[in-house]
Amino acid sequence: EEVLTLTPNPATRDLLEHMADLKIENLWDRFEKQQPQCGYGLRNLCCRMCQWGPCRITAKARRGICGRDENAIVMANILRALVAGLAAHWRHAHEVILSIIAAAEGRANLPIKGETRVWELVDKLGLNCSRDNLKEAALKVAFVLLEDLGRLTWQPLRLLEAYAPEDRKEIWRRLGVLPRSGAYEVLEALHMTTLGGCTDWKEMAVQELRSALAYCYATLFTSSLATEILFGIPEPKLARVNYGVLKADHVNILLHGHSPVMVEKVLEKLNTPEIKELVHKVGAKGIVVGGMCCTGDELLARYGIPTVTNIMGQELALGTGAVDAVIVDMQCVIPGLKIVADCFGTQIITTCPSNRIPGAVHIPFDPERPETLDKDALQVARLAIEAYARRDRNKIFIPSSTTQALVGWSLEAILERFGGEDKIARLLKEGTIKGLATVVGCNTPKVPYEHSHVTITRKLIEGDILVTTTGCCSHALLNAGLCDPEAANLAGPGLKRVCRELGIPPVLAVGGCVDNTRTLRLFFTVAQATGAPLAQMPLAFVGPEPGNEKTVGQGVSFLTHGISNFIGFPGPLPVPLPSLREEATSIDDLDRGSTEVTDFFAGEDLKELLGAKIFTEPYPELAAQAIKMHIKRQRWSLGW
Ligand code: BF8
Repeated sequence: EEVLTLTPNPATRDLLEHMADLKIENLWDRFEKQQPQCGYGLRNLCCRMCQWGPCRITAKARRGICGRDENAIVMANILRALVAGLAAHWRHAHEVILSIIAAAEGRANLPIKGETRVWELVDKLGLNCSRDNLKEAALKVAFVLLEDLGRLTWQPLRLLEAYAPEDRKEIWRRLGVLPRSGAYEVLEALHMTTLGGCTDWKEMAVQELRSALAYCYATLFTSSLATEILFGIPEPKLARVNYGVLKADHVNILLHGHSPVMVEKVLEKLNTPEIKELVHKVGAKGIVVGGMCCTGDELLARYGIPTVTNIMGQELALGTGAVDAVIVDMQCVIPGLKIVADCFGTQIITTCPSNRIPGAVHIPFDPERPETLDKDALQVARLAIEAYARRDRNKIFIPSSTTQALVGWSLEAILERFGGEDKIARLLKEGTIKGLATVVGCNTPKVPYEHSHVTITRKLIEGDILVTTTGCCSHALLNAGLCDPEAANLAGPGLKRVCRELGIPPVLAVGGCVDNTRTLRLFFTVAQATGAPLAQMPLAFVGPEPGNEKTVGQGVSFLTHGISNFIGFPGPLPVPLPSLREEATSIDDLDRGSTEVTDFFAGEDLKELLGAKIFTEPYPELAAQAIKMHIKRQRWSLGW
């Protein structure tokens, strides 16, 4: 019920009702069937790290069978979630880096369009390269990125050394949280948390911070920069988004997942005379390509290819009955997608060996065997077009909503449009813009779909806070029209004036989740221009609808840089459940999960170490208020 009344996109409501009429189950139906969910699991108080358990902490049993207490259980659960997310980004980075190597060695028919990024990395990494050989330089850079993914002996991460602010490095060195590599920290975290391993939650918290730095510099930075090396740095462009971009008389193809390498090739093939002829042959008027999740964000930023929706809208997109094929690569492709696809005869094509779906056609991309890439991409394109002929035209319902957006906000594009970081610094200091916040992350069926993302962001821009966004949140904000320059009207007086002068929206969609590094680099650059330390700047990381394990590392990455987190429900930290809020003073400590771990991350201890902490607030209006107060406090502390 709440989804229907509170979700901001009218197309969502229409599609939920359409699917209900057709009696097609979706994730909200399955969510209902899962109620009530396990209270121990919800508080992270369940331990499943050996075969003696599962154990849970109750008033009667204050320890697991092995003797682990609640703090050790909660902290181990959070650490395992973070490194699971790290592994996902690691796999993404690995594919893109190996693709650069294949391109540079001439084994793959792939471009190296991001020449500026190659030379920037050559300089920052201090590599010795001749300036007239781009491929050789790209190859050298790729091998350094690869080392950061997998080094097993002690040496600082090269990308961390190259990009992190000096004052932060000093703090991390003092805390002993500098990582070896992405792979090493995943293995060490799993090792620490296995039966009979580390039971000192504070040491696991140290590993959490270390793993977050590996996550940030060895996988996020590498994925984002490596993709820019291959396909170029995005520039601003106008686009139309939302379910209404689909067309009943066109072949509708959705591209979904995270790594855009195979997808770029498929796009190339969709433009060939052979495929155009096939489109004509199957009786379609043309092709509509739409994006979902982070692959969608990437293609929107780079080419203005329309995005349709995010992780929780993927079944709804197929519920239009107008989608002929979904080409998926890795991560955030839920099994429910195939269930709905089977109701409409939609062709699902998987392209990553890690992400198989029973019953789907599998045409894998392997960057170490790239010789067949062109042939395979053509085959994927062909299958997608042929699916049009099988579409059941009686079940089609395409909501009419489309929204305009100005997208493609790479770091370079933002700085150029503002006229440099000094200009942003001046606007912040004089208070025309009060602060910068990044509102990002997944969706969760535990709260009304996209309601928190949109509500918080509206309140922040009203309060003259400029917002950047990525991932599934960006789809919510794009579809709500907040990335349209016209949304300047919804901003407070200062931000509105800036948006009008520069022709920008108050919410800048910077790309997929790995492109949170664009926001981080923006924060670094602007902080440096103001002369203030990062931890004192009016900045915030906001993750209102956490879902995937990958989000844990996103938040902690910003935290390690002194940027406080504002997380919705259910965040990784056990807190009083919203339904118990009124009774929060009377519930005993166990209802909060681990008080020591919660108090550490959400309290003054972490603030003292890193200059930032985690706030958890499930109610979006209150969360927006808390963020604005935080920004105000930061400004006061700087005398701004
Ligand atoms: O990496 S926001 S549901 S799509 S994890 Fe996944 Fe979450 Fe969406 Fe992209 Ni990010």
